Amino acid sequence: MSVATQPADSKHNITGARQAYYAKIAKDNMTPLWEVLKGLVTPEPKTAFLPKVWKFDRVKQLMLEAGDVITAEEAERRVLVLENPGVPGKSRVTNSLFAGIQLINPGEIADVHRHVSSAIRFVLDGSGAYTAVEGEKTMMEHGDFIITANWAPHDHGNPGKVPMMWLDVLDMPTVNHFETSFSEHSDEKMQKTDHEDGDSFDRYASGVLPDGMPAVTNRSPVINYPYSKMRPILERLKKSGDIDPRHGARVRYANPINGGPVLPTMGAYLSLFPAGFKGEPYRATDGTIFCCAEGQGTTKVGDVTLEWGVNDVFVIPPWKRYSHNASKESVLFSISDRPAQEALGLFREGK
Ligand code: GTQ
Repeated sequence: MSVATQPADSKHNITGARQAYYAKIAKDNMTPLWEVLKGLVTPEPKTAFLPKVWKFDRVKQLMLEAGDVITAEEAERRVLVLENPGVPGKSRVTNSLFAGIQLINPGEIADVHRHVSSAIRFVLDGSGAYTAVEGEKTMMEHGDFIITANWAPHDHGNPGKVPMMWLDVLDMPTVNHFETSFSEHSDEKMQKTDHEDGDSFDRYASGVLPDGMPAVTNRSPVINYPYSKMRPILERLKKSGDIDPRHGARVRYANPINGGPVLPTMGAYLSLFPAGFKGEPYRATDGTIFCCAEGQGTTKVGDVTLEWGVNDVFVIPPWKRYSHNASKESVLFSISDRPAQEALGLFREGK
């Protein structure tokens, strides 16, 4: 008699027979889909990741202590990883993205390397330090958004007088998901930079393009989107009332060649909330990292309320409904894997 046609009162026989069968097929590296199907094909996104805010006062204190225990040179990159509390030990803030805070003290450098993972920097605290990418040495100022694309050689240094800290977001978990990581360390401490600071912005994002330039479309050629250039645009949107009820007056960092995202794996926005802004609820399939550049407010996600102020970083997991409130006029930077989801036809958003 087959297992399926046994009488109902022999349920434990069926269970036992099934277990024996599963044990048998496991030796052939096979397993029954029907035992795992519901967990694989869920009716809605399921996530173990949690919302969480990292307050900059505490982050800064701990970062400065990191400066006492290790040099930038010893560490290669002196970064404290922002670990999602729902998924500790995996060096990730969302399932697809890594986030960390990097510190470079006066006189230090973080020497030249390159990797398949793309990185972005959002500058928090300090001044006088630089990131050199693809021949441009760009000075870092609060609120600047800097990209280091896939395989671009990069190094950082601080010839200034004060410690410099910034938020790093990299797509390492995505690269490692595909098992496509390569990296190289250069013998050079600093790369040669023959392009002036601001060169890539002026050259590619001024309404003209160098004639005959090959149009690279899957990443932006701009190295630094300076806050001093972005902030007045938000002011214009606010003044003309172009304020989204969920996202505020928001710009998307774009590849000036084709309007696409800055990187194929990560996309970023800058939003202004007028004082007293009470955002409508929103959710989307991209887990999102936010960083406050100015102001103060709260973001409600489910029954959790995250309170944020300048330089605080917070994360909202995928498909969790959230809404922003600003007590003062505020500016939030945000970044997610949305371009990757869109390219794969996975992205969804709603109320
Ligand atoms: O600045 O090159 O946070 O390679 C992690 C890996 C920063 C960097 C990180 C890196 C970097």
